[in-house]
Amino acid sequence: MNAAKSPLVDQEKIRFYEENGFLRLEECLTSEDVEDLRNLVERYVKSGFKRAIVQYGRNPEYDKVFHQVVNVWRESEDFRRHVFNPRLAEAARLLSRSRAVRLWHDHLLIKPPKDSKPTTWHQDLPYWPMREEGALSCWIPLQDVDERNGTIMFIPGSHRVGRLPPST
Ligand SMILES: O=C(O)CCC(=O)C(=O)O
Repeated sequence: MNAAKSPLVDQEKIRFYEENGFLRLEECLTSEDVEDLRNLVERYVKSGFKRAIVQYGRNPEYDKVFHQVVNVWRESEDFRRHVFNPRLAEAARLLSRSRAVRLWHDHLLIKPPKDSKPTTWHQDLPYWPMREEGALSCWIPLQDVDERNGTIMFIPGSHRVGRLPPST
């Protein structure tokens, strides 16, 4: 697909992304997709994860930042359909100016209620066993977010400072 003709990511968005290191993109998912994802996540949280990798319960202090679950696409075909959404893949491919993209993992980051702690500033790449400079994350909030309840924030241009050590 030609980026200039894409309804998802045009040249202006690619330029913004390359300049700033992030991009707000609302066109990939419908509100029904987000609602469906939220319902699926709520169902897994209540019934327990069976095939995904659960990464909490070992460090009570860190668990206040997140309960983390990885590769949730293994839980069900319904969840897999969202993670492998062709529109997300196409947006990632265009933004990274790549021929194709591969999924490293999906990653649920669940802020526990009441006593949760903020996420510290960090880069994602130092946590991943890869060297790909074009690698990117797609952050999908499953509820309305703003500065008070923890929306994601970026430091524009900080992707150009190079790879920093992990923050935790
Ligand atoms: O949601 C957050 O607080 C941080 C998200 C994050 O670190 C990530 O998506 O890599």
